[in-house]
Amino acid sequence: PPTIHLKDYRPPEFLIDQVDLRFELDPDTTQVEATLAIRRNPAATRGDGNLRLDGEQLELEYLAIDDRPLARSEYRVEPEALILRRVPDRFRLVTRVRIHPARNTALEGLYQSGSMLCTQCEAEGFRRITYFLDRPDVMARFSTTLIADRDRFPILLANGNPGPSQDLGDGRHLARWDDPFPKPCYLFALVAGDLHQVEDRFTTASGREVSLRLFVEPEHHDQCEHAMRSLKKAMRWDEERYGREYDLDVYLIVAVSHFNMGAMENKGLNIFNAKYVLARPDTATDQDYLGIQGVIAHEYFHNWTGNRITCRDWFQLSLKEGFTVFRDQEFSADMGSRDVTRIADVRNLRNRQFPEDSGPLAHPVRPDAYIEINNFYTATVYEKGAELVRMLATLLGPDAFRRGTDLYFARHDGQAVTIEDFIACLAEASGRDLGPFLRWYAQPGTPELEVRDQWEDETGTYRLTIRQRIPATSDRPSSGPLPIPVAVGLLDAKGRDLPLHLADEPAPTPAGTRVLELHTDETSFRFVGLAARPIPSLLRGFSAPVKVRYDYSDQDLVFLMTHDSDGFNRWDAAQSLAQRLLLQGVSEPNTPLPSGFIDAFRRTLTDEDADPGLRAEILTLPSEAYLGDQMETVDVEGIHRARETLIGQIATTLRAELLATYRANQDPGPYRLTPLAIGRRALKNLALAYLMHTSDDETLALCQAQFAAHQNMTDVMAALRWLVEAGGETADQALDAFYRRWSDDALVVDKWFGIQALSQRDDTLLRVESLLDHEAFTMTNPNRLRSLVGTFCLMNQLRFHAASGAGYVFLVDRVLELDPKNPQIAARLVQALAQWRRFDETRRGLMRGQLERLFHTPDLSKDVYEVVAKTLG
Ligand code: HT7
Ligand code: ZN
Repeated sequence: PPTIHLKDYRPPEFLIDQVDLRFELDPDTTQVEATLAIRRNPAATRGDGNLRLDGEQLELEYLAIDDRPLARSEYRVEPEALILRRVPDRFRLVTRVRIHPARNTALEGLYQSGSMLCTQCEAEGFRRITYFLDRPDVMARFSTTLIADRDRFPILLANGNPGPSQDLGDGRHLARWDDPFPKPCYLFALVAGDLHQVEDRFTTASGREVSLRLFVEPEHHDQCEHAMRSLKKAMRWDEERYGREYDLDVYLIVAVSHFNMGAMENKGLNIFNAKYVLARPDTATDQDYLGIQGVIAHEYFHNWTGNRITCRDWFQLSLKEGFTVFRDQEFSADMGSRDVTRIADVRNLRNRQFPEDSGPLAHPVRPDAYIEINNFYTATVYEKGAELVRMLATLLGPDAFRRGTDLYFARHDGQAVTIEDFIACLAEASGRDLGPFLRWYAQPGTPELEVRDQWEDETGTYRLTIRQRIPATSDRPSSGPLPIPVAVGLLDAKGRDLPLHLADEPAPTPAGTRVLELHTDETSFRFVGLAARPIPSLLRGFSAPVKVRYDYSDQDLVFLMTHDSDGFNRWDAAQSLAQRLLLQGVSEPNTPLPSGFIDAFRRTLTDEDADPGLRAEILTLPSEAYLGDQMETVDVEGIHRARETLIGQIATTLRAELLATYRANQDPGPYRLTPLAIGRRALKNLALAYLMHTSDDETLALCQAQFAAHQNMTDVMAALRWLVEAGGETADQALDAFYRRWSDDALVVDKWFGIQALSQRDDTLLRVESLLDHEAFTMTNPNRLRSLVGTFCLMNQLRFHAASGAGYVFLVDRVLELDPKNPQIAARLVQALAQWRRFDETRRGLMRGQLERLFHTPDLSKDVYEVVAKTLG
């Protein structure tokens, strides 16, 4: 398959100003008539006079230019295009095609989910609906007319504001929608179904009334409240923080059960994976609730960052995604606990993006080449992209950053633009030269900061020297030093923040954090006026997506873990210390714990003044996968053994405190979603996890009681997880009871599959294989597939990487089964093998064998082909 390069970008030769679509909807065969007002683009160079429209899997029935049907000699139909010979400079094109939603298993274009019909057009799905210039820099006004059977599809939705509707008298009805804002076709959407509607209202800052409508399958009518509340909070937040108001009369959200990703920001008609809409305390965990709040906000924020201003081409994907993720992260931090939110975001970055950035699929935040764009909806484009925007916000400060975003929204409204356009607005509004910052967008790999320090007792001077090292990638020279904001604080022996006085400044800045800027390979900062050698707290709040190397002693880390005023760095110190002990435990299993470690754990556990959510994070050990990523060669069993040993030591030594913490944080009251309530549940369930490690009759009884009490899904899942791990009859009984209770709720059944796939018991693969035959398992629902196969292959390092290689064969069997049906999801699964070079020789050979098995399979999708080819290298 061909590779698409950023350097080959050319403006479109033709533009489309107006699109009128008319759908006669039916799951088996839908007829799509498109009327396009097309004109030559005055800004583009003239080609051969032909017009090439994208189109895939379309059956062309009718074709006319300016009302004149075309003769066969005037056009050509190819598998992925319709070519019109010698078209006029301005004309009206009418096409009519037939498509087959019920047969669409790829879930791109128009497809059936349960009894409803819906669309997914990003990135290139619109070409499966009608012939079009399917590229984001072609922006058009759309009107959509939907015709369908009134009984089967009483609800008919599309983008924009509702227009007239009509009963057609033959059992069918018609609805028209008009979207006044020009948009690229990837933002087109329609939904038809028999749906329950929940309605609310929002008055914008300037007094515009907006009707908010949530549509779900009728049985989910009582699981919508949280999503609606989240939407209203996001709307208000965007007004206050970015001055952005909503712009249509209606905002529609539809929850569907078959969806390849999380959600989609189609203009005025968001389509969501039901997982990111539906919640009730007894069906959804705290993490589900937070996920819903974050994704609802993310899609809403796209209305400005993505829709009103969109991407010139798909290489610019991070322009909308990086910025929108940064916006949703800040929203979540404002709605909840800022420290805990930041920790969760950084853990996610380190667990998913760092390995991606050091492996065979590494790419810059702005990729410069792809085979299949669907493979580039990655942690790098999204989460690292968000970190780049966060660094820009840190470098500029809140006022200049806001002036920059205001300028961006004012200057580029209604346009399809590039990352340079965004950076230029920030530079202009702040008066800063951000040219060098663009290197961050072009440079793959995680930079490392090597920090050295020096204390001069006589002068009271403390010098920090920071060297940046950008990992070499084989095919790309380093682009030069990166601008890096490094937030630091200095602590005295009592753990107080010191005033910071740089030698070349007239006066100190007040005690606390300040941002040091790196612009060259190595930079020194001299702090003066200090009474004693301070302890540095580096990269506070994770102010840049880098790895810091500084030679902390164990004592320093214990000190920071218990004293740092920066909550994030307290967590980070605990992580560094635990990582150090665990990796030592892998190579020398009987090393005693350093003095102070258990003590620091005890202090954190019992520190009633601190945020319980933050305490739970500090007391959570790094995952096995993360530890593996820190090793030259991943020692699968060694890591597991070392981690289990440490958990056991903590559980035994601190049993009394853990039990007390468990009891003190039980909350018999109604479910609340405050940061405090969430934090207390997290801390209680963390205590339970430690206690269940050495499960005796007492803790087992606690766990069973928590499971049976069914107070909320957070507590039930925490208990079920450890009951499953304990094994035996208790596990089977709990699993059976859970399934019997929830077999009608798909999202809860997904949890039931997931928890079994996550188990560290040695028969997990056998169990997962037998679950493939379970009445509730299906490969055609991405959520179900992810919950069983995805969880096992991507989240269970110990059992997926069994030395026999059986996990690898299992994965590739599934990928081969799935690829012809849903290549997007198949390509995601293959990424479980991306780190194959990091394992021992035997596992390397086994993984490589399975990758080659894939590589030599005929008719592989380009999605899977690209991932496999790059992974094999
Ligand atoms: N912008 C949306 C991306 C998306 C997507 C991409 C490819 C295939 C299916 C998809 N569904 C949604 C999601 C977002 O970032 O908001
Ligand atoms: Zn997005």
